[in-house]
Amino acid sequence: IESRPRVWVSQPLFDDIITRLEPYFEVDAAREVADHAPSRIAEALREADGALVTLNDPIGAAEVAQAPRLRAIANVGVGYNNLDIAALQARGIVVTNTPDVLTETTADFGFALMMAAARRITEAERWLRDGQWQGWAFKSLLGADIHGATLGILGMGRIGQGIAKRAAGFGMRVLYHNRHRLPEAVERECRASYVDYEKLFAQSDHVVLVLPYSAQSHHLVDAATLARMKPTATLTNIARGGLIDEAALADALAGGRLAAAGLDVFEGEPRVDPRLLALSNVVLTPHIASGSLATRRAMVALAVDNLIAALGFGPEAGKPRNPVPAAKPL
Ligand code: 8YV
Repeated sequence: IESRPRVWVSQPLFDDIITRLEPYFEVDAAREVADHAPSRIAEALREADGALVTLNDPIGAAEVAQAPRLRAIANVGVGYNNLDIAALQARGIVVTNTPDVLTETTADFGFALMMAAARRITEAERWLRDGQWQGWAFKSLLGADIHGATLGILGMGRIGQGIAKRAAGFGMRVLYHNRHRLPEAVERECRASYVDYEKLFAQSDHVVLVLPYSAQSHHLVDAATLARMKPTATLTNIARGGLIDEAALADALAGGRLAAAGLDVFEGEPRVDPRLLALSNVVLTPHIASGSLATRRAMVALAVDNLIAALGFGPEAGKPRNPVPAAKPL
């Protein structure tokens, strides 16, 4: 008898959704949240025809070399910098991601994180819980306004556009910078004006990062970029930690050259730079921007559909909805 393809599910996800793989595959699903250990991944992929993975699962040339049967990887997440796309595609392995389903939830969170940083919400709560509220004081914990302020969005894809649309409701002026300028109709719909990288940082009261992380965007926001920002400005990152030089950011926040930051992502996740942990003017969250229950479920469901299709089964056999584009040569 011909044996069924095997798929590996790298983390505990939602069992009732993962079950949808069972009519087609032998499913090897992790029971515990796993760390980044490369040995675990190579071992799990050895017999696998397909895999459902998350940002906790770095897969590159070394893992691929030990996975002779691997034909498809469905990444649960829109960003896929955990995967070496060139190495996977060179072996003909199809890679898919989960765009669209997380756009609005992630835009909601980006906006909330920016507001929390600007209005010092978590700092104020810590202060209150610490028993420091001994009497109301007119000038305590004064923050920066959102309404009427200039918002700068770096990376104007789906999530960036979602944030721009929210900003309109708050009466913000919206600037954006992107690798490619958007068509005029989209700019109008988002009420956003294109500016160059330098102007974005110099003119904005609040900057939000929503661009993909790659070798090209590594430490894009460095000391020189931060020095362009207004000392009253805030910086929010819901994309990837590696976009920011965290040491330079900690210097700017500690030195009063930047008012506040909102960070959902970190370069060495789950480790957070102790200097950032020690600062009161930064809001820190553990990579939860897409984390509403409904959206995390939709992401898993989409990844499951993509994996079934990429391995040649189900109603969309051979045509997964979200193949990631071919890697561009450097
Ligand atoms: C996910 C994310 O939680 O989609 C992304 O790029 O960073 C988050 O939505 C993560 O990717 C899960 O793997």
